[in-house]
Amino acid sequence: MTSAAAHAPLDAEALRRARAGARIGHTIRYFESIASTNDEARDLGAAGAPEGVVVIAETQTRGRGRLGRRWESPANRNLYMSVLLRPAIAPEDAAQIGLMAGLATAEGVAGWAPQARIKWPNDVLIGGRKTAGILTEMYSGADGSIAVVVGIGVNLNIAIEELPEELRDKATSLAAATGATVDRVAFADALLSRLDERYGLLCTAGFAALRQRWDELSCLTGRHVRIIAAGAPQEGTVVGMAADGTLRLRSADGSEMRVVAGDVTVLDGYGSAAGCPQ
Ligand code: BT5
Repeated sequence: MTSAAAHAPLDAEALRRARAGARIGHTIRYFESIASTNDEARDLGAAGAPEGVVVIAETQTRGRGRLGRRWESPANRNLYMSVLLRPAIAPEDAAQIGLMAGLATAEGVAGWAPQARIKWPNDVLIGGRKTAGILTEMYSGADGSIAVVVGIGVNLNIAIEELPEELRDKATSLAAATGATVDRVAFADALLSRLDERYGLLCTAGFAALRQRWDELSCLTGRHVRIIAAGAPQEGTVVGMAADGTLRLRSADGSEMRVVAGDVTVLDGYGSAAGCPQ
């Protein structure tokens, strides 16, 4: 594929054909430019759209990460996508949807780069560099039902030098890591299939059914970390994922803590074998 073809618009019709009749992706809303695909999916959800609607944009003018951080979204290179879900789960278990999406995304990326790993809670890394991020947002209806928007950003064909300078040593793309241009329709289809399968398993068997696979792909298992969450920073060695989707952390005195969400720093050096960042 030439580089001009590599940066052609995504063939939304081809993706629609590939996803026809699927639970996730039966409807694909495609935009050249949008503020944030998560906002569009939220609005569609509020207007009554069914589960499985997918919003994709070539570029986002206000792409968001967690805690209001920015998600770099240059046009025609990558994948910026949000999926509307209507899971029958308790609101307090909604974090499991984000973890499930992180697993599905890591597995999707691994189809192109087998060395892909998850960094809890749901970044996907290749060689310790961030390749994908996930923003899960939950909305409650007046009837007590919940809608969850899973926003997934994956760097596919962006060159490292096209990223802002401060990200060039922390981020990568599939093309930069593998040397091959990624067919964005094939990638989006594979990722949505994986998401469909993993979501189905979560709904029928609970997070416990995903836990082992999550631990296998996690670059943090066994690492000494510091986690900044809502309260005081917590430090310890990552034991693995609990059946309810909380992270098990063993502190120096041997006691075990459970962490729901937060930002992780790895304290025990560069884990190239595990694909973890510093
Ligand atoms: C995330 O937040 O990683 C969630 C990103 C979710 C983006 C998707 S795109 C489709 C949907 N629509 C949206 O508006 N959002 C979702 P967080 O863990 O807070 O990480 C944000 C940090 O990642 C930033 O502060 C940067 O350091 C870094 N970053 C920003 N853009 C990046 C990129 N394109 N590639 C790698 N790292 C990036």
